[in-house]
Amino acid sequence: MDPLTAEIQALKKSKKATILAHYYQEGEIQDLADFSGDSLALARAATKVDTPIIVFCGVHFMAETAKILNPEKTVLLPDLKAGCSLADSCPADKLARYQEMLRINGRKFQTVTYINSTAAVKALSDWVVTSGNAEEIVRRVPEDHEILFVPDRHLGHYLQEITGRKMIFWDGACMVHEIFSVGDLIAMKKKMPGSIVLAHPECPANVLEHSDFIGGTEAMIRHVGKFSEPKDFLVATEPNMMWQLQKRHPQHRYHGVPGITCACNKCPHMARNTLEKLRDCLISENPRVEWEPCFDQAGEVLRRSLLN
Ligand code: CIZ
Repeated sequence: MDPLTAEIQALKKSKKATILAHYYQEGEIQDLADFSGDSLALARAATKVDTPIIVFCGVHFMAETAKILNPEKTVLLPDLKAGCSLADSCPADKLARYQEMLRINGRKFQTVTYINSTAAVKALSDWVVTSGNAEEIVRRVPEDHEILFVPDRHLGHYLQEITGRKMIFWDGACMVHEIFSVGDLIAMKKKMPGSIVLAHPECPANVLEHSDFIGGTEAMIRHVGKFSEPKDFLVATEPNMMWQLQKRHPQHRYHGVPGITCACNKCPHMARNTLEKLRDCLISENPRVEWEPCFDQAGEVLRRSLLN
């Protein structure tokens, strides 16, 4: 074990901390974590942690969710600037004005919000969904209500297509999933006949059209697990996901679909968390997520949506 990893392991023990990591973190961080998962699994895992400190290796809204669901715990995020382009696209004051305008116009709707959003936005919502439970929750919205889906328009369009529920969309998108190159994807499929394309529903429709399987990260792992013979999988999501796929199902080969502007589509926010920052936050017990007044209401929505 290298000295930095050993130091983190020792600190984790002496500080009584549990490390949670998202699948989009570097493999070396996922390797150190007590639990890796998608947002849904991590939110549920956070409620079962029995140590006083949670170190959340992910982005800000994920750590915030862990704090909201566990007010008594100290929740650390190695880099407080690890944000999310989707969360940034939907400021709470703008959403509140839009909801008001819809109400004034007599629209009867419920707001279904992707977990990639701030606590203030969650507090304005009826439901919070993740890629893992979105379809199930959308089907729970009463038929006589329209759905205002925020902030990811691509996930919203995909859900509208599979559920047949009419939606009003917010104009947000994930900076990582929006820029996969369809041209490169088609070329890869030609070069690798028999390959299987896995795409995240945050991708635009022109990528989903060329995919064999559409699903969040947990669903991707389950799908890949159905193939026992070695296959080539072309993966259209954050590339660190391939580390987890390789670990769980090493018999296959995984190829990242390139982006239009760079070779890899790595999420720059997730990449802010490093082993050094993980060590430092354990030492200083900072930066941490502080309680905010909107967390009470956001917590009600989160518990109703994710824990029931
Ligand atoms: O739900 C999540 O954790 C995200 C952001 C992606 C996925 O599908 O896991």
